Formats: sequence, C-alpha cells, structure tokens
Amino acid sequence: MLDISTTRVTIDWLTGRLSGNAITSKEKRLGQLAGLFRHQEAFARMDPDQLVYTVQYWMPIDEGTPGGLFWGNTTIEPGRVGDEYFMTAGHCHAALNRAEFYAAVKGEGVLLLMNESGNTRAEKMHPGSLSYIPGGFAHRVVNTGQTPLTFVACWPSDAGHDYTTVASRGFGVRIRSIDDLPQVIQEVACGP
Ligand code: S6P
Ligand code: ZN
Repeated sequence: MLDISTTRVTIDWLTGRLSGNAITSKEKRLGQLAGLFRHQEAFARMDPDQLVYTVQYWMPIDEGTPGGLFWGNTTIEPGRVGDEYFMTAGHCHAALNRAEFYAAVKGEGVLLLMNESGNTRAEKMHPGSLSYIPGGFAHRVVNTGQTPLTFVACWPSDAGHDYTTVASRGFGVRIRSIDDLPQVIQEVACGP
C-alpha cells in the first residue's frame, strides 16, 4: 500500500498566507525604498521603520532551475508618501520571456505593466482578480485602498529578477490620490 503524504506547504485562502518549513519571507520598510516615491520631502518626514510590504515565497527547487515554478504572496500595507500610494519596488524578470500570474486575495489596488518599449497600462486588482503578466513586462503593484492588499503569485523558477531597469526608468506613470481618488498620472518631477 502507498502512503498518502501531506503537502509540505499549505495556503490559508482567506489571507493568502503560506505555512510550512520551506517558506522564506522578506519585509520592505520605508527606509529600504529610498528613491522609489516621487515626493522626497514627504518621504524624509516619515518613519524609515514603517512597514510597506511583506513577501512570502515557496521555492521548491533551486532558483534558476529551468522548467520549475515558484509560489508566493505579497501584502502591501495601506499608506501614502505625499499623494502617492504605497507600492512594490517593481521589477522585470531577468529572463525577459518569463511570465507570471498575480491573483488578488483581499484589498484593492492597481497593477502597472510596462512593456519593453516603455508603454504602460494599469489593471485593477480586487478579491478574485487574476492578472497575467506577459514575459517582457515590468510589473509593480500599488495599494490604492484603506486596508492591506494581498495577492498571490506564481512564476517560473528561472525567471530571475531585474530591479535596476525599473529603478532607473520607472513606469512613466504614478498612481496618486487626486481628490481622494486613485488616478494614473504621467510622471513629472516633484514640484512645490
Ligand atoms: C516575483 C513576484 C512577486 C514580487 C513581490 C514584491 O516574481 O513578482 O513575488 O517579488 O510582489 O515585489 P518586488 O518588485 O519588490 O519584487
Ligand atoms: Zn515578477
């Protein structure tokens, strides 16, 4: 007789949280995100220890292995730097043709997707939304709500992450609160 084993990892679908020994986590606090937000003076007035987002990953095989998959979740806290909502740093995959799924579990937000020509589009994220991020598209998530935004993600184990491209060129747009509503605004230098 063959034993029926239990899985090494479980998901709480109400929260997206992963449990199990194989899980790794990281936190991003404001102080680690210098240069990300448009309004530098507002940024300088805020607590660098303030939590912006947390990530959990399950990497069942070594990073870089072709043909495998990774699973993770991200929770972005509600908040703003000036009129710009808390968001992830954003990246493209180092192997440019590697795609990814994002599925929102709770909260409200916007997924920014920018192709290699620098054209950006924005997609709503809400509980149940499922977004396909094609290969070659830089991706960033913005929490436009009053509560934490959690989404789960699945991506190829040989995708890798390139943060320098987004850090240097941005997305061409920013999601800002204008009259208390999230708006996609073309990037401009921060003025008075
Ligand atoms: C990995 C996937 C997510 C992000 C996470 C944090 O390919 O897209 O797990 O790593 O949302 O965002 P960032 O831009 O800091 O990696
Ligand atoms: Zn990614």
